[in-house]
Amino acid sequence: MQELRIIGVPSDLGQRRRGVDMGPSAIRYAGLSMKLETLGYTVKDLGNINVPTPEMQDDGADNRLRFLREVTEVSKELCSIVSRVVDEGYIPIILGGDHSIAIGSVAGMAQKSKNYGVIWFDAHGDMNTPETTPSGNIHGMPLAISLGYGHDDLVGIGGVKGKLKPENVVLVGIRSIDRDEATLIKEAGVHCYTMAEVDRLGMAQVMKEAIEIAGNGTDGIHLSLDLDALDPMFAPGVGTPVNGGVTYREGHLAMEMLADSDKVVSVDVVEVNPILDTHNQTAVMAVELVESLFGKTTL
Ligand code: 4U7
Ligand code: MN
Ligand code: MN
Ligand code: MN
Repeated sequence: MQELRIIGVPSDLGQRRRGVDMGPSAIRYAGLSMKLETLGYTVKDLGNINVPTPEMQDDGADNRLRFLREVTEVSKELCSIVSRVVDEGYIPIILGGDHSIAIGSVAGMAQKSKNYGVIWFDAHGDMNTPETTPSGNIHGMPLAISLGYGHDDLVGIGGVKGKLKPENVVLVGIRSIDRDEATLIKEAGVHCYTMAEVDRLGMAQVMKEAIEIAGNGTDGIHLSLDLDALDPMFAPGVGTPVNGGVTYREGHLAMEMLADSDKVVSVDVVEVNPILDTHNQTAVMAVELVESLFGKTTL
């Protein structure tokens, strides 16, 4: 059984709602390590990486790319830690923080191989660029950046531009895309399963196809799990909730199918904001999903 390494990235630099920086604490408080150990894994928590406090910074020069400099620094740091963890043969579980942290985690994985597939579980496409962003928030851009679209400082992290092959990238749970973001999703050639497709095909079929696409000829699958993929009924503690999301069981089914595939090599767990939550239920949901992802079953 592979060993797991937890890395906390308490960043809220990628969006405007304070509190998502407390995501790693909330997820740890919900018992992540202990629950994974119960499943038989050896788990080591590497603690949090250092992230600047937004109030201390000048959010900047560029309102198309808020906190560009700080996000770049955090991403570089995370990139090197993730790449070290993977080199040592461990599975990294990266706790956000907002979704901008995936810039660093995908860059870190790409140090090992540019041949990983990605399943991006999210309400949003995260495919904005400085030209298309309606908010200037970098958490709406990490998938585009990982594919090579966006500001050079971010796209260039880890030395390689374009860290993923679009034909092995799949979005699941999508229900909020900005108009110009849609154009790039189509042009880039990533696969996209909207909630309408989850409704029509069922989550089992969607995940069967998603695992085929992300696993086809790749060295494994990176799961980027944005808790806002879930319906706000089950995950209210997120900064950008959107109605009509993935249900409790659909979420678990997706994770169980990924566990059965035996292809997952790394995971981001992002956008948990305990300030917007009630009784830490979104962090608990996150931990339960990760348990299913690592093989928890009923019998
Ligand atoms: B998340 C948004 F405009 N598209 O770019 C944007 F709707 O990581 C939201 O998926 C992005 O939570 C949400 O700001 C980013 C907006
Ligand atoms: Mn996201
Ligand atoms: Mn999202
Ligand atoms: Mn969000």
